[in-house]
Amino acid sequence: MKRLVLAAAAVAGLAAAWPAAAQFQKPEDAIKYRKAAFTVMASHFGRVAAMATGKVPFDAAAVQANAEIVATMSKLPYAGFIDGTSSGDTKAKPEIWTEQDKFKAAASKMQEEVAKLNTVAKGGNIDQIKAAVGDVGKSCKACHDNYRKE
Ligand code: ASC
Repeated sequence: MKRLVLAAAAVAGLAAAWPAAAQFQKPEDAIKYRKAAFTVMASHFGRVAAMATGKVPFDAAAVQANAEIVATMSKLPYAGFIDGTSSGDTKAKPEIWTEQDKFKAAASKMQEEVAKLNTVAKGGNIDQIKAAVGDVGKSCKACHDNYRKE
C-alpha cells in the first residue's frame, strides 16, 4: 500500500514537472488546445461582459460562477504556445516567439486583470465589476493588437 502511494506521488510529481511540449503529440494538438482554452474563456467572459454592459440582466451568482471559470481558463492557453507552433491553423503572429518576454508580460497582465475581476465578482458590486470587465477587455485587446493576425 505504501509503495503504491509512493508510486502515485512520483507519477503526480512527474506530471507537474513535465515540459509543456510533452502534453502534445503533434504541433496541431498544441494549437487546438490553446484555441479551445481561449474559446471557453471568451465564452464565459462574454457572459459576464453582457451583464456588465446591461445586455443581459445582472445576476450576481452568474457573474461569480462565470468569473471563476474565466480565472481558471486564463491559466491554460499559454502551455500551447510551444516552439514549432507559429504556423498552421492559427492566427498567432511570429512575434509571440521573437518577443517572448513581451508576450509573457501581456499574458500575465491579462491573468492579473482576470484575477481582479474574479475577486470583485465575489463582492457583487456592479460598479466594481463593470470597471474590472473593462480592464480585462483592454488586456485581451492589447494581445490581439500585437500578437493576433486578423
Ligand atoms: C471579449 C472577447 C475578447 C475581448 C476583446 C476585447 O469579450 O471575447 O477577445 O473581449 O474583444 O477587445
